Amino acid sequence: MGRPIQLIDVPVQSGARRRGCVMGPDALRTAGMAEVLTDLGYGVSTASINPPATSPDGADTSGDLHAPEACAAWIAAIQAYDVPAGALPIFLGGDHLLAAGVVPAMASRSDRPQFVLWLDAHSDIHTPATTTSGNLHGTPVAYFTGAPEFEGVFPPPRATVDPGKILMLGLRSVDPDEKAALVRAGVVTADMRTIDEHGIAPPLRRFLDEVRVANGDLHVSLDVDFLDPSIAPAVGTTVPGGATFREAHLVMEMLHDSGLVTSLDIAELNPFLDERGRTTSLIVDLIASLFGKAVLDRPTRRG
Ligand code: B3U
Ligand code: MN
Ligand code: MN
Repeated sequence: MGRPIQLIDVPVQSGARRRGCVMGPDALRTAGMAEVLTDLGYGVSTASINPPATSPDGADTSGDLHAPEACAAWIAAIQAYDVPAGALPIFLGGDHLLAAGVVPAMASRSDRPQFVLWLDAHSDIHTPATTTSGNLHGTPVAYFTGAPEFEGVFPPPRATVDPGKILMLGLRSVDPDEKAALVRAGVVTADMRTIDEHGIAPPLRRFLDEVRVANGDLHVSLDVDFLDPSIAPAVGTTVPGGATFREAHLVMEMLHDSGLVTSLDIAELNPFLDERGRTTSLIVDLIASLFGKAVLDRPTRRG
């Protein structure tokens, strides 16, 4: 039996203008997230972080930013939530703004170095000064790596993450200011070009080795648009050319084999855009792979 898992609903949708991510946690539960983990032998508890009672989404658009006050209140609420000691949390989003609350909270949980695997078509490393859409779900990485531009917009992060301890896997939509920020910060990236050329396993294997050697904690942030839209249509910002079914499962299987994952979030699922629940069911299947569902019950022979 693995360590106990806590499923935590975080129904935030203030990070973008399109509505529907608020339904993410309910859809994932409907698709059997808790049962799948229970069947794999984990003890599962549930919790939820409640929407802050500030202005409703969209009502506080200030300047070019969408709902900055609601976003700030969500970040404060997520950072204030204490995950029970010993439990492995899975945060069920909600749009990707949730990572601005979750990652600092995870980084402050222990003295071990915090690593982040960012599975996303986008780098989400805008600041309030550089975002052109005004959607703050495009900013969590800049925030949790300590960019100063968030002062007065978001509460200070509980802890920050060293950009060199982040691997972004699956990138294929990066704005010019974000490109500059990635280089400046020294974030490790493997875009779809790299994955096409070398496969998805080598960059992940290198990263997992680093986490192991550093005895680090590993947070996995899974944006649904990491996946190709042909298999995962339920997301507001689909980008063609994403991870295939097998690539995504392989990532999850390698994460499971590593035994290194200490926390996880699932972001940007918009059930309103789904087709008969197939994106939601795929996400639940991927999480099953991450927690040990395997084709064979014995080590697969490699090579
Ligand atoms: N970089 C663009 C697009 C985007 C980022 N994250 C998502 N979309 N989901 C922006 O709006 O910041
Ligand atoms: Mn994202
Ligand atoms: Mn994305």
